[in-house]
Amino acid sequence: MKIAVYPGSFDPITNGHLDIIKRSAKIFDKLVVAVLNNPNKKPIFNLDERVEMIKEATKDLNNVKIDYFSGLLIDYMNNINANIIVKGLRAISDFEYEFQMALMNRKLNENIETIFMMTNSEYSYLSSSLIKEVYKFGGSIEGLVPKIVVEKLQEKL
Ligand code: COD
Repeated sequence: MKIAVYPGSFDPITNGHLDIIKRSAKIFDKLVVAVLNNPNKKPIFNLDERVEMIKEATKDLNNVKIDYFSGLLIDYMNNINANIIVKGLRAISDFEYEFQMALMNRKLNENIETIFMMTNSEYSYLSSSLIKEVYKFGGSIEGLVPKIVVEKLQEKL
């Protein structure tokens, strides 16, 4: 069984993330979306909220599971017996950081492979931080995030 892990902060999930999830779910037997619980970062949505929003947005995808992790990604992957990481690439700036992480993860565990998926051109400019900024200043985020995220942002801000 090919289990892939799509890790991220997902603060909050955007349609760019969702697109990567849907496309990778077609390739792998099981896709685990793994939300990073990093106590040093101050996310706008806490871990439970981020997990819940992803669950709602992916509820129709049968082979997608949502989980969370702390610490090193490769340790989490060992625990769930997975060795494929899925990452999304939007631009050259993503590539540099992702390339470094992919090499470090493989250095830490030589069985780990990182698979990169090109962004959908429709969502190539999307990031969680831009969504939060646009929403905060009253801009429309319609069509850019799942409906549940719009609702949760309304409650939050
Ligand atoms: N289109 C396509 N892909 C996208 C889009 C978009 N519009 N937006 C984001 N993505 C991709 C990102 O490139 C990334 O691959 C993924 O979606 C998640 O994005 P974010 O922003 O939610 O998450 P990040 O980049 O903050 O996640 C970083 C990790 C949590 C994966 C990383 O920090 C990590 O693995 N941390 C654990 C500690 C660890 O193991 N560190 C050592 C790593 S070498």
